[in-house]
Amino acid sequence: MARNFSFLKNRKLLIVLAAGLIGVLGVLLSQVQKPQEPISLPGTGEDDSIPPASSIVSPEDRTWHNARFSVAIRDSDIGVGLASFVPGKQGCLYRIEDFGLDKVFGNFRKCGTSDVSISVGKDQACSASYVKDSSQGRCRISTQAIDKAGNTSGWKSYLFFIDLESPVVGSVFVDPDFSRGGYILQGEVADNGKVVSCWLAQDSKVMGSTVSFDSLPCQEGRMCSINAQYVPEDANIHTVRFGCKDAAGNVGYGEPLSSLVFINQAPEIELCKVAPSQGNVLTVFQFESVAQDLNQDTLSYRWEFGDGTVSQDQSPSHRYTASGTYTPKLTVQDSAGETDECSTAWVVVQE
Ligand SMILES: [Ca+2]
Ligand SMILES: [Ca+2]
Ligand SMILES: [Ca+2]
Repeated sequence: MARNFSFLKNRKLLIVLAAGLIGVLGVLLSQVQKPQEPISLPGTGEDDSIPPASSIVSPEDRTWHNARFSVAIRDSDIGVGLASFVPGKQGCLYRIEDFGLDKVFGNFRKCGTSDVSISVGKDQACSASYVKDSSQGRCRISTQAIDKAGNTSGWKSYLFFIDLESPVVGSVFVDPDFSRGGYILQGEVADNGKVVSCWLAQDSKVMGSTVSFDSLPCQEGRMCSINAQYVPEDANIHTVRFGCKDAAGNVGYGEPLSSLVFINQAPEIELCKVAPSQGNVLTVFQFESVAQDLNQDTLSYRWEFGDGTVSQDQSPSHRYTASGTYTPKLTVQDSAGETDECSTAWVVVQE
């Protein structure tokens, strides 16, 4: 009996506890559910608490521009979908900020995948008052997606640099200490924005020369030097000048230099002789040579006496150790590696 009583007592307790629990849950649920009641939206009446996403696909952030260009924007949404487009009234949003003009342009645009075209140029949305010497500007494009439930992605922004001026390129100077067979050409470049490449043009053709300029990238108006190794292909007179391009695509050329192209001339032997041309093993034969080089190159000499011995002197003397008839030969070489050759009369050595 005691056990039954206990059971009945416990059952009553359980019922009381369950009733209380349901009551508490009911109060809690009513409080939790209140803010989650479907937002009443005109035309939809659908529940959606997930914000959409918006991103700028191209061009890349912090790129340079000098003309009209498109910005590709992509939006996506999970839930009731993106807002319908009503020009000037609803859709997604874009905003263009011109930091030069200190102005903001913007409007509704179609949600989803869309292109926003930005005009860059004087008196355009993103040109500011970019006059010479200060023609570099900044412009920011921002985007925001909105879904039908009114959720937004928040603003997403990319910064763009505007540059309307071409690089200023100096004249070509020829380094007097040029190496044989080619020129070392020098110049200078400066740009309001950022120079990204330079090249050497011969007449109107870009040369395959090795061109370098210091401080890559050359930017913010700094004067940077250009160097080029230039090996002309022929001995004609050519016009050479440097060209450079900035990050926005503006191209500038320097003043051309009209120059007689350097072509190495081979050395020329004017005289090579030996005296006497006959003798014996006691005879000292005196060799003599005269050579010249139009480029004033330093010349090297190599006499082969015909008996297997050689001399690097310009005018050596030599004694043969065996009788016979020898054919001495002289080779003269300039610093570019070009040569000239000459043979003297035979040398006859008697017993
Ligand atoms: Ca959504
Ligand atoms: Ca520029
Ligand atoms: Ca020479």
